Amino acid sequence: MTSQSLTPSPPRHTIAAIATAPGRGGIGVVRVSGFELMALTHALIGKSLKPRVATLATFLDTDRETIDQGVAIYFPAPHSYTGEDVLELQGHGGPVVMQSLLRRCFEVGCKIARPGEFTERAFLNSKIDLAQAEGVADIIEATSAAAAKSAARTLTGEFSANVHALTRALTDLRMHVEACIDFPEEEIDPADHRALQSKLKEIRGLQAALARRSKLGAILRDGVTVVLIGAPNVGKSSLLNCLAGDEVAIVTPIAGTTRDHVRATILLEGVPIHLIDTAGIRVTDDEVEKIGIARTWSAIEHAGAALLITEAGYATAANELEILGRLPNDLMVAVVHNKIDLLGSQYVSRETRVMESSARSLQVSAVTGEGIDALRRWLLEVAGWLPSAEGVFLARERHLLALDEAAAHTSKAAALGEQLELFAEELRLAQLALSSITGEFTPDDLLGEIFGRFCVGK
Ligand SMILES: Nc1nc2c(ncn2[C@@H]2O[C@H](COP(=O)(O)OP(=O)(O)OP(=O)(O)O)[C@@H](O)[C@H]2O)c(=O)[nH]1
Ligand SMILES: [Mg+2]
Repeated sequence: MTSQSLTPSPPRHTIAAIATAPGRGGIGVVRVSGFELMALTHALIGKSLKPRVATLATFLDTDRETIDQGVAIYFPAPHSYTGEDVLELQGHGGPVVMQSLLRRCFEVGCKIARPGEFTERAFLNSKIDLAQAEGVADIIEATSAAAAKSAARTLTGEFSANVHALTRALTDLRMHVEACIDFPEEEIDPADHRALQSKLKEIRGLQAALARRSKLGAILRDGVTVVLIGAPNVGKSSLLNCLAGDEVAIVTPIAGTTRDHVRATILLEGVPIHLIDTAGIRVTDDEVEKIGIARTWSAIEHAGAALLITEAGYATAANELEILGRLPNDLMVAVVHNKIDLLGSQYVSRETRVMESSARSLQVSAVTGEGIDALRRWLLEVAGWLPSAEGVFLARERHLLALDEAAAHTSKAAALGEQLELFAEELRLAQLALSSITGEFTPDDLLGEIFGRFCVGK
């Protein structure tokens, strides 16, 4: 694995791709990026373009026949998305016409752009930093308005500005420490020492605030996976349908209806909750059902939380206690007593109370919707969501890891007392961890992975 401290030069060849989504649309865009696009522009539209002026153009094939008519815009380097010369051809959004236009671009020398290559070039040409580039992918992928808003904060550079403010504060503090180290024969002035510690405390406060905003963003981005488990016929699929507001799973009075997983993602305050309905767990000789039950256990292993659904009013079955006992210790569990609409008076069995001692207990009816709001609140709680007055940043796992690593180093520094060389070293390591977020020090293979997940044309 090689690390880059200086951004490598982007490749020089010209790339092209369809930038709009596949399928039919009012407008389709082919985007070209490279250098010296004059000749290429001439070949494509038979004339030159004024920079940044939308110009009506006829897109021509090799025989000067019309492929389409549309608008062409030329953005000369460096004032373009990629920092290179960019040509945008806006035609009619039909798949055939877009493919013909793209083929024409290849004929005149363009190569097909890899997924994310335009944004990768923007990064390599220092138009944006790595966190901003990730913000571009995240705003495209956003599944809720809240997630899109948070991604916008990252792509416009607000997240990076916060990271840079922290690295600048660390640089200032390092300079202060280095000045003290330069005169080793002198004792450190206790006032100096207090000043260093107080500055470090301030930095740690900033770090904690940034981590808080980023963790909330990660929740908005990734959400939590919740499995619905329990004995057959307790109403798991009905509850999934009730939460999803749609008939996603088959519901029947026959025990053993659900065989395979049924998935549905719901958004609660913009947080995606990935629900998985599973096959009811019981001892069975049915081969298909056995496989379904094995899949239930595998879904439990990968989940962040579980709803153990039981039928309200009935003593807890040995089977249900056994399921509860087999659940991983770190799994968040709520015992959901379903079908409360069938109860005349509220009845909670003794065994149920025993069961509830280790898990949250909720009473609901998948049929009437009673208790479902409390269940939604619990789901948001297990996702770790807290309404926040400060803006949230749509952070990724690697950002959170870098922020945690930086916090670990500043925490070590805080515990060091007067060992200034070690103190300075911890600050340096904290700074290095933070720099990986914006891409100043990022392994090349990580760059490949980040940009490889983009869509083509971005
Ligand atoms: N009255 C009432 N009936 C319910 C409720 N929830 C589910 N049911 C009924 O219970 C039966 C079983 O519901 P399902 O949702 O298929 O149960 P399941 O747990 O998914 O069952 P399996 O897939 O077989 O494991 C159906 O007849 C539902 O209509 C509820 O809250 N109240
Ligand atoms: Mg079911």
